Amino acid sequence: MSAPSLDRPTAPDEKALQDQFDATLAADHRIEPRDWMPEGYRKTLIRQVAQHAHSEIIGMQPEGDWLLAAPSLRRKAVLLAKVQDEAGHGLYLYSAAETLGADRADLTDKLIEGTQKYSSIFNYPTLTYADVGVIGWLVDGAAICNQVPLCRSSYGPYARAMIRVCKEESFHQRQGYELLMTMMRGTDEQRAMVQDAVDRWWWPSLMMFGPPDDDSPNTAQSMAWGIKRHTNDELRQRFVDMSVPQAEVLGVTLPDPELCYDAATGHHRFGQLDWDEFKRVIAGDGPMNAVRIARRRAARDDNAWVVEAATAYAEKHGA
Ligand code: BYC
Repeated sequence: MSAPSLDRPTAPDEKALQDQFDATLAADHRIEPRDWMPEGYRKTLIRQVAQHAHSEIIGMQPEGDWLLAAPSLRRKAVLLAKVQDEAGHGLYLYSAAETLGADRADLTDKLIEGTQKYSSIFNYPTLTYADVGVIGWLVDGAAICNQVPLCRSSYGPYARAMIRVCKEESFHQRQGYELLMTMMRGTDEQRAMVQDAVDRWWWPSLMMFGPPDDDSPNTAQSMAWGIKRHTNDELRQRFVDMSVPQAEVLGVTLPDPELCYDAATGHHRFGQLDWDEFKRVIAGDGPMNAVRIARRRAARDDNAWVVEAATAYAEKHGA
């Protein structure tokens, strides 16, 4: 065997790279795109970041349905800004996935073919305008609870994207709460609409945090890698504790007869979630799955000419 050439550095062996990766995580520093990372870490991140990006883009649809029917110009402008923000979040996240070597068009194809998931929450219909407020309050509230810890994700581009996303999500949550406050100060009919929307969105919001910890195949490894900072159940509990006083101020009842404060733990106890429903929805059989994906497919196919034209333009100018 010949000696290694002096002018060509030998590649550090896998063990040294793994040690360096482990040391970076142990020091709570960030892994950056240029760094070596284990294949499982890369794959897990692509899975989570892509699912998150898809959720933002599909998440434009339920509220987008109300853009033409918003009750005033002010509400329309606010809702339009919010839905545009979701598009922006999707773009930051697809960019973060690209730093891991993923291809954005390929990720979209996987979403449409059903081999990558998006959040269960967006498979429920928005039946009245109160749903827009409840999505802001509960869905964006759950998103903040889940995503603020992700600002400390071990992967730099994901963590940095999350900082901006969370700032915007806070605005979204407040606009939802303000909308509901306004409706609660309105007529009996408006108050009934808010309560009905809360009844329909409460349990699906709790499902956003994912399966219970003892049924969550990815949590242990993702926590060890610093991709997730808390378990699904921890964040679900935090969300319930946060939402109960907000519901009281609003004057709505959360639809759970078992919900009560437990002074011994300092947390609220809550009833059983319908995990069969959750499994059905993430398997593609929720009330709106087919509609959500059909629209996403149409957007991809109908706008393919824009991508072709932009690519041709970039190639021409690149040359
Ligand atoms: N829906 O082992 P687990 C937003 C899947 S956007 C669908 O616990 P993990 C907003 C999971 O992917 C909200 N699928 O997984 C946007 C896995 O399946 P695969 C999106 C779910 O990854 C617009 C399997 O179940 N937020 O807020 O450790 C307007 C086992 O689960 C769900 C994010 O994506 C679900 N709810 O933990 C308004 C945040 N839960 O992939 C608002 C980032 C679980 O193995 N993501 N699954 O086939 C995360 O924090 C984590 O990925 C999760 C799941 C907590 C969601």
